[in-house]
Amino acid sequence: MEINKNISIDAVTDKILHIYSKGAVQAESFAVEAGLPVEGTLQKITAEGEDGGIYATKSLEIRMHSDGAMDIYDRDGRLLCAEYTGERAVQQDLTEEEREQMRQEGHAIYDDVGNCSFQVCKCLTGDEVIYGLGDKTGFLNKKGYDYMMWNSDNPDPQVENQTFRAMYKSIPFFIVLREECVYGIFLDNTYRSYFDMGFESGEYYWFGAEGGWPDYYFIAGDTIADIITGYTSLTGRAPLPQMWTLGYQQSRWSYGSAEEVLEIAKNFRKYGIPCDAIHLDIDYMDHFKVFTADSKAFPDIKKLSDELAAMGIKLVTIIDPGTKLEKGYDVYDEGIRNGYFAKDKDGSVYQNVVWPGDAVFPDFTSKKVRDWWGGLTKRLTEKGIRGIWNDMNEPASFDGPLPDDVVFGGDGKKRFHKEVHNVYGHLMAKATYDGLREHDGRRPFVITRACYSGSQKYSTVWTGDNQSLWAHLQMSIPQLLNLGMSGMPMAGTDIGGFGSNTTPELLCRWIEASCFAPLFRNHTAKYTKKQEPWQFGEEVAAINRKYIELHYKFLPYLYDLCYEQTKTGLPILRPLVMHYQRDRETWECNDEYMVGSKVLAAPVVQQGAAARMVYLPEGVWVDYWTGERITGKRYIVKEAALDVCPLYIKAGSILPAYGKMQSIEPENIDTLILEYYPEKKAGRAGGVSRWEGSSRYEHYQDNGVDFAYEDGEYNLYVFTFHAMRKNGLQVQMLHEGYGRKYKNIKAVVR
Ligand code: MIG
Repeated sequence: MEINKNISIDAVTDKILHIYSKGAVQAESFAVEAGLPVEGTLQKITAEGEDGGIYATKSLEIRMHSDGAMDIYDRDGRLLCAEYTGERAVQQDLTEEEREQMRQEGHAIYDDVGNCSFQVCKCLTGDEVIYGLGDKTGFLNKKGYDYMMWNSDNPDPQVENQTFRAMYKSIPFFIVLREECVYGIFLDNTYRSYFDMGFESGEYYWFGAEGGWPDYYFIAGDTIADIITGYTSLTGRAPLPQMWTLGYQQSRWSYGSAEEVLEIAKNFRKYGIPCDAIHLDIDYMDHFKVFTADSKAFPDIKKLSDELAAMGIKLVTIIDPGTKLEKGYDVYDEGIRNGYFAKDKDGSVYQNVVWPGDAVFPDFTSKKVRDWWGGLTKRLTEKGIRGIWNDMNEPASFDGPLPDDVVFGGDGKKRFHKEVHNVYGHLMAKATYDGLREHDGRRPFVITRACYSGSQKYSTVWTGDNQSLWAHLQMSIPQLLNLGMSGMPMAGTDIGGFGSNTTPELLCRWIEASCFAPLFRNHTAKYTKKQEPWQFGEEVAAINRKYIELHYKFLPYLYDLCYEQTKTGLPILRPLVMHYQRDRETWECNDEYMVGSKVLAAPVVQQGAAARMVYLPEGVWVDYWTGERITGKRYIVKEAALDVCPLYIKAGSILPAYGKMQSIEPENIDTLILEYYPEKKAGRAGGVSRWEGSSRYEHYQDNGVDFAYEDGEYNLYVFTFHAMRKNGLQVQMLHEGYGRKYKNIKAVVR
């Protein structure tokens, strides 16, 4: 609905407003791909001057001022979000001379103050916290910091430092939480954009971009969960993964030969440590030519993947976008012949330098190119490769950044680099996903480093080059939680840390802190110490085994959360505030997280610590290790020796579990165990504790591999368990469509 000459507003639903300027109408969204329903109704209620007036949906009221500013209220008259129209507090910038001096002494300074073609400025009230914004470093609460969305390959240590405001991913979505309300804003703009969340001034926050139009969504709801569900109703949700992809994965830059890879695999089995995948980093290629393999080090990838498969281990390969410029290399030749690469402004093929040396960049904005690239994945799947890891797709380049005016011709729709930079990784992941889906038929396993809003439909993500630093372990928690709140649930960090050398203690604490991560991979860089679980002696190996086994034990819980996520968009790993929003104490809890709604993890992330403070929200919590029942809404001190990751189960929960395994083979899983964690002891009889209470749990099961579930081939169980009854477990089927059922379903009281 056109509000005035500048602004239109559509009610996507009664709680989601699409606010955009006229120019945005022609722009095609890379994130909102399914087409927008306009299901809500927006009505003008009163007129107020020429441009102003009050508009309303069933849930929201928009008061337009005549200058175009708008304030959004709920229908109870509560002000949710007011436009800021006062003076801006822009700080005096440095002179060019001062900048030069700073640079000479090696200081990083902001050169990128942002030349925005528009800025939207909203009021802060003072009592809010702000979440989201994808993979940005620092804390859960983004208020007071400013960020840039410009996918960047910057491996320097990154903590809450303002200097590193841009990271690998651009997810221009955030959630504002106040005592009395919560809302989200998604700026669907792919240009270099800025999110100043109260850095410039505590009075307001602003966002803007260097190109395109104001085009954003205002998402209202009662809870953070509502906002995430709303956001993912626009940008999509992660599809169900192949079950094995939730398993432990081992990587290193790089395992240098087929023998070395086999050796690694055998060691996992020798040490009895579960493992589902080994990754081949760039050195497996022939001179870094994508879709090739080095004939000396990896003479027969098919044979290697078969040998690994016999041990239950899958092979995943890295694929970068930068394609080696070399006549006679068929991928290059084919791309040149068909005009598949991005062009310089003079019309020649644009080149830069990446791992293969001189390289060219596929134009993934073109469907033809995406189909071609997707087809190339066949070369890998035919050799038994089971997943593709996309790196360097910001795109990164060694010989300076790609200029803003590099041309991406699309399929006849010409765009410049400055417009598509932030979706380059997204489109590469989409090409890879679509190719795998078409040529392999199994649920594609893609990992990408760069992405944009909506990439969750195609790919998992890892957080890129962290370092083996305690600060980075600490940061991994809010980083994964904010990714989850930004619609990107299938995420993980490099366990043990990528850059620099890990220590035995750090590796132990990292595997503990990651033990429920949906992407569960240990990875490290060239020239760093070996970092596989057994490299530091038996104690460290045992701690790795313990937490990797724990991860596998609760695999059915993780898989159920993946299923739930497909329906609601809610992440697997959640900040405490998602379930205890009314409890102010949870709002900035950076070192604990929930796994779904039933498990609370409070990993030790301080060097040398043998105990930590844990905040338990309201209710009764069961210490997973000791069985102790603890009443929450308070802090406790938990002793946590090196092999203890404090874990608490919400009393009254049922958790589904599998028996021990070395790798995930859904077709061999016959037993499901339901662990019931009651709140109360009913008494003792014959020296045995008797527990009371009952609980209900919904469980999803399918073949864990392909898309047959889309045709109804899945089972949905409802388990009800009464602790006091003999044979207290009842099993009901809500949906019965998958033939292989469990042979045993057992309930145990914990
Ligand atoms: O310029 O492929 O983030 O995981 O091991 C470094 C080599 C390129 C960066 C990735 C990292 C990977 C490495 N890559």
